[in-house]
Amino acid sequence: MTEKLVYGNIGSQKAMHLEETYGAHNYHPLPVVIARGQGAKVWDPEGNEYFDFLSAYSAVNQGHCHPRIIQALVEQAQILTLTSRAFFNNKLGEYEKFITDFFGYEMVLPMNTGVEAVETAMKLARKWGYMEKGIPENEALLVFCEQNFHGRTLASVSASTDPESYGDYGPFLPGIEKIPYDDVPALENILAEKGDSIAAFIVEPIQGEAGVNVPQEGYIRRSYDLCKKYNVLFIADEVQTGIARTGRLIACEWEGVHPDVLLLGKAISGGVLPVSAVLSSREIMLVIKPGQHGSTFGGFPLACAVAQAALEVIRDERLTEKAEHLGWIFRDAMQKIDSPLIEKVRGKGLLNAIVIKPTGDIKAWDVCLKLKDNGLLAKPTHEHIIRFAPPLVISEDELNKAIAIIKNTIENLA
Ligand code: IF1
Repeated sequence: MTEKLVYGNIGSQKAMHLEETYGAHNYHPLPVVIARGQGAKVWDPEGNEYFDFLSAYSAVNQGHCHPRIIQALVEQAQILTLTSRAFFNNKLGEYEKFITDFFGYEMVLPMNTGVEAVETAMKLARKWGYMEKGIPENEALLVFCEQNFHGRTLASVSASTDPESYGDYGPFLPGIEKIPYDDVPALENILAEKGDSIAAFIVEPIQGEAGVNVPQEGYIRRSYDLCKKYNVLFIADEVQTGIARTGRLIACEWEGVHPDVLLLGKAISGGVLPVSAVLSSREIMLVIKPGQHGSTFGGFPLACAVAQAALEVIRDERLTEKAEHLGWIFRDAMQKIDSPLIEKVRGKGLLNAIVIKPTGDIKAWDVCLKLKDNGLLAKPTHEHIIRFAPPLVISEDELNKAIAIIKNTIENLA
């Protein structure tokens, strides 16, 4: 069984075997090996073509290997990559001005991974609580929602309600309160009860990992207003929902909310480098003084050049409008699929999910395996939910082809 290789010099079987043997088993990937990516498509070493309907969990919103972003990467890599923050560099300030203008904030604190943005926000909120709000020392509380996903550090998993994420990692960080998601009265109750000690409410405007959990209309607006009433920071984790994914530049825009602190990651770099950002006002941001927080790579020149190019692509290719438009087409098509397998279709823009009826013996994993065989890659979340999130550069024609694959696959399964 020696299949001819089209990309690279290692075949799919060998690549999977190597990962299995030498890599930690902290993932259970779909059995497909990606060797090349361009736009909304990826190819395996043997040359089979797939639509990418995960987009690296919404990091590749601009599409794989976007020429403009790759050009910025290569050009900057030949000049200067990393300086640390011990010195100024000639890319950081320009990028900071660009990204704050882009999202309408006064200041940015650059980090690398999404979870570092979350961690930074937790520290920022606590410090703000002590220095500005006047919470007594070590009494600050941070409010999170059940079923959240905010990354993998101990601080983030301390806020998790998913035993997969936090199991056997204790003891956990104190000062964290958890309330049900999409539940305004629950937020109101905890604010009324403990508002004086609460520094921040940290929330995803749509819960990605929970299964593209879209809250009721008005939830974000009313939560924000309640936070204002109790002098609590409203912090939006838009690591997954931000950067055009839901048909708005950030998902909070759907309800006209400008978060006090905005957390971005993933698609800031178009999936090229780990780049994340904490955006806020001068007043809030300046509670952190020199030496009190940082990162070797945070705001490195290479990241600045790449991120600026990646955000320019979002703007110049009108990917926000595109995500909204194609999202309607996609959900409409999914709703029209005539299959007893489908319980529900939900989402916003190009962040969507299908809920598979939990009563049958076909699970989301089985559907994803069949989708793969038919040329489309998607990932189950939980047993019965499949998330569909293609790169936003996908053309309407490509989207229709992908829709046909999903429709045929599902109709042939049931
Ligand atoms: C993994 C999920 C997505 C995030 C939000 C922070 C982070 C994430 C809202 C941390 C990261 C990832 C990480 C990835 C799987 C993935 C994921 F299924 F687990 F929930 F996207 F849907 N806030 N999400 O969604 O960002 O540190 O990873 O850069 O394998 O853990 P990070």
